[in-house]
Amino acid sequence: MITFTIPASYRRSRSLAQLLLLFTLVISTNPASADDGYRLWLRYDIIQNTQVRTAYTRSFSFIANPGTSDILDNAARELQTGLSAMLGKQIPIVRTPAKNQNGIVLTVSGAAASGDGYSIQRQGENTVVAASKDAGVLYGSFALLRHLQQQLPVENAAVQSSPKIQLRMLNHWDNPEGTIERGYAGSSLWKWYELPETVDPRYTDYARANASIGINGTVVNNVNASARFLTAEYLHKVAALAGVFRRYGIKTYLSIHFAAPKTLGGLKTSDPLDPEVRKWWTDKTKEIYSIIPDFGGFLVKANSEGEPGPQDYGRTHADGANMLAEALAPFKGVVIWRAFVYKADPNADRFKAAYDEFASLDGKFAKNVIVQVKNGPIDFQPREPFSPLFGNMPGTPLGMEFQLTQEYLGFATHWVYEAPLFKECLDADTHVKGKGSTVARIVDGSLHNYPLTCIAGVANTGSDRNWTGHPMAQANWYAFGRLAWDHALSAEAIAREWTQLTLTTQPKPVAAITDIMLRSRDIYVDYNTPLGLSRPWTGAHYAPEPWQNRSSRPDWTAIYYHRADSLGLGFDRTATGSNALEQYRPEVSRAWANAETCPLPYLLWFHHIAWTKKLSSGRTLWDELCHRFYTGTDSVLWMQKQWASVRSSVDPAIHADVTGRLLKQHKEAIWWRDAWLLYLQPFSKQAIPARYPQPEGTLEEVKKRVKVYLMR
Ligand code: BDP
Repeated sequence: MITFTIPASYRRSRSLAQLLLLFTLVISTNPASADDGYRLWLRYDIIQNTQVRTAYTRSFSFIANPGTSDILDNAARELQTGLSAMLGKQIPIVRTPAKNQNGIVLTVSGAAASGDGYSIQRQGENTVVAASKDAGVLYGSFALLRHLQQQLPVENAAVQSSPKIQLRMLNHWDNPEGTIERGYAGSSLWKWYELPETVDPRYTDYARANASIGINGTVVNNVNASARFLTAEYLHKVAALAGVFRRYGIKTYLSIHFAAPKTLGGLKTSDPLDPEVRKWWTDKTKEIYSIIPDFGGFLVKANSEGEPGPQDYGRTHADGANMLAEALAPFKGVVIWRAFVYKADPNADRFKAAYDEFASLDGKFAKNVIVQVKNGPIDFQPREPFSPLFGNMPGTPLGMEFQLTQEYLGFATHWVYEAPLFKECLDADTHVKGKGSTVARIVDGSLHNYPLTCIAGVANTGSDRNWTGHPMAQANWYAFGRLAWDHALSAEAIAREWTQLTLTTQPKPVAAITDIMLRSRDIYVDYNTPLGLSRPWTGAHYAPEPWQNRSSRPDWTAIYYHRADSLGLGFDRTATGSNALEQYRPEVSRAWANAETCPLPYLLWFHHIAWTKKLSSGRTLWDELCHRFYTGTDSVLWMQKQWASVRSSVDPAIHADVTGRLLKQHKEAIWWRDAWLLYLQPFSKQAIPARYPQPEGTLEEVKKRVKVYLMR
């Protein structure tokens, strides 16, 4: 396997840069060589098309970097690495543009673009990348490289672009001992035991990848946070990471343990209104900034799933958040307070919990607090309606939390491109200020004039050589960053772009792969949780267990969610049930409250439907379920076929890897299909239509298999 990481110190040396170039030339001209996926979408393979290569060679004979910051140096170096590799010729970095030659000129100037934005312009024969901040020049440089990697004409490179959201972050759910909560790509990237003395060069490649898609913040530890991260020992480790990230315009944040004043500080309480507790946080925050001067702030999971919080002392979420906000304000740090809460109330509907706890607190949070809301009201399900909190807190900046790691989307085995899921939520219309009040316009601050805006993706990265376990899951990281920058981009455009950068530039295979990506999420939903079923019960979050009915709390069972009985299936959230629908505007709830007009993908989210009820598709509920489970499963065979058709255009190692995962995916789709249908059949009292192959085994056999799967 070919290794690409060369320590940063060596990368600067000319001889090694040349070696790297040679290396790149050798492997990229040899189609049989194996690609381990490490380079992500920053492959910079040599351009085979000689016409394009000649045109680029004529246009880019130098990179002028007049700046003196680490960020600008990294921008210039990235252009140099990328161009030299793509052109097969070392491109020099110079201080001032060479006369009578064409090149790239990096410029920082106030008027260039707003915020983190950039412009790329053709001035004479030069290509000028300009921004008002150094980070903007870095983003512009990556944008230019993206353009060239797609082999588009230099003349068309001109663009002006600014991000719509200010804080574009990854949330890592990484633990101090190196495990990752819900991580499926190896262990943590952060080698806590080696830090701060040893700084793995991979941290630089992580930062490069993020900067290339505009991500400018990272929370390095789990929201179920260990107080250990607030010790001086760990703060110095975090500072070493921050030292790498800052050179790519990325700020570092920490998840905090709300009870740290007690557990770490030895105080008697962690009550946010207690003066000693407040002083503890103020002192701790000062200490953090003395070690990490540009520290971003705190992410907080409080009074959620057993984590401590202000409610332990009869205080509100706002009391807790504002205490931390006060400590951070002098340093311009922010508090990102999560709205993922639900109580163990047997009569409550978990769907309503976040709204019930947070909506009444609107306007009560300090200026530097963002409330971070998961896209749906429950928990990162394969398909959920948007959270009703969006639109209902006009006086409090709401941030978006998406999950890139595929906790409910088949881990690193199933191929699910998530951009359609992100878009479905971002494009949803809340109607709070009339038609067009989309979730995206709430998150980007334009609808309610939020002073702070934030979007976060729960990271899917780990120590696996290819970063994300499933090679195609890299696209979810990529798509998140691109949408965080510009939520108006389409899922299709991003899929095409990612494929061209990562897999192949040949038009036919690009179209075939894009097609798989765009359909993959619906296919997964069909064999996993069709028609608005959900499955956030405890356990593996992987194996099917619709029969699971025992737990310490009702909302940690499967039957709580699907409510299958002899009459029908689904959770009645209309006025005759939990009435969760009243949390939405009438324009939204009206369409969903009527079982006749409710879109089929959301049907069982809101209705308990009789087994024999005829749906808008013309099939009965039972028939529609069978139809979805079987077509979803069969569609994985279609994915396999499509993927097989691109074999000659994709790196053989990556192709083989994905082929194997697709074989497993099909087996597991059958597993899901059979488990659900065998379990639901006795309730429906109907047979699986004879036109379908009958389940492979009995319900008892499937249950046994799941039991074995869940064994420790
Ligand atoms: C759930 C995960 C759990 C997380 C929790 C959260 O199963 O591991 O801690 O979300 O977001 O989806 O806090």
